[in-house]
Amino acid sequence: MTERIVVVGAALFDAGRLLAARRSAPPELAGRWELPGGKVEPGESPEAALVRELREELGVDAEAVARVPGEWPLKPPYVLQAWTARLRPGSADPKPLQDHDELRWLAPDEIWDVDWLDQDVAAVRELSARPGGE
Ligand code: 9L3
Ligand code: MG
Repeated sequence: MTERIVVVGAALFDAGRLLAARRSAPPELAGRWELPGGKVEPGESPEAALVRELREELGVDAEAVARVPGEWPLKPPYVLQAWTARLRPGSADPKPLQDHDELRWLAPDEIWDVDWLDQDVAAVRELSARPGGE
């Protein structure tokens, strides 16, 4: 049987705001918002996958900060884990380079203004239960 495969989602914070990314693909997910990220590759740590995915998808130089407690099932064999993350000094600003067509920095009172993917709702809820969120 295939092991479960972890998909990492990055709760990227900057100046107290959370980055949300609107998916442009695949069609069934297009228009919904997510914590950007993707699949951990064989032999790769989740933190390294997060840094790689944010570089590929957003063109930023980021680092993982802390694991958000919990794990949420996606389409088998995938499960979603989330990490808080921040931009490293000198990083470019995020741009939607692939898989996204819009980005938003959400202030704490705007967290629920976007239509998050179902599994991301659970992750964001966990995140917003933590004071400071970062
Ligand atoms: N997924 C859900 N929430 C997220 C991420 C990054 C991914 N925050 C789901 C969407 C896809 C699968 O995981 O079905 C793999 O993600 P990707 O590699 O297409 O980003
Ligand atoms: Mg992705």
